[in-house]
Amino acid sequence: MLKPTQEKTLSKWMTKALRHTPGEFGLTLDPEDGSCPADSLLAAITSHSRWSWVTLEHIRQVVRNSDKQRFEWKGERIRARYGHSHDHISYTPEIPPAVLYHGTNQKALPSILKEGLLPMGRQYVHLSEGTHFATMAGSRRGELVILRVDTAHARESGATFYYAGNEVWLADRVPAASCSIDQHAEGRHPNHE
Ligand code: HQG
Repeated sequence: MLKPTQEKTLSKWMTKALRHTPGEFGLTLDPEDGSCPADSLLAAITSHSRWSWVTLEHIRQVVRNSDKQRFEWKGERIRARYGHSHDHISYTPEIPPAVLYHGTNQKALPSILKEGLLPMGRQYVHLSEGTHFATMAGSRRGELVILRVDTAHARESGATFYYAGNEVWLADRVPAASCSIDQHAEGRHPNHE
């Protein structure tokens, strides 16, 4: 068993490798689903002396305990479900629920209300079916704001949505006119949903 601190550090390492810079870790991701063999990920991890003792079971523990279900096993392969900055993963467009949520912060709000939601450093804008995930995402950078996205309006304006699993949706962008501030966000806390 990994200790909680080890689990967190290994999870961060895995998200970096699977979402952002796989090449830096000697990994090649499948161009369709962004996965790699779990054995390759393990080899990349154990090539570092501090992680030389890690086993597949430790990786399974990280996947199982991830609060946001960041990773997904598919047979012998593993991938990050969402969060990618590279474009080595293709999702199929789908029709989302009528309302999705995006968690952000007060500082970003004026610019979002002007330009809409943009992917910024990632491949897609991240949205969720409920407010729990949005609360966790938005609470990372200051005062929480939760935006409600009218997805039919956004689709009519040209936005495309993709399902990443675990109630997480992705969009190439969301027009400002499809967003409204969720007035119930005040008082929400990521650990008390
Ligand atoms: C904001 C983490 C100014 C956007 C999280 C966000 C999530 C704008 C930031 C997942 C903007 C981008 C994704 C605009 C959007 N002007 N700011 N026009 N449009 N923004 O981290 O959604 O723990 O790339 O509101 O919890 O915060 O890593 O996206 O504040 O689940 O698994 O620009 O990543 O999960 O920030 O987070 P990010 P995000 P993990």
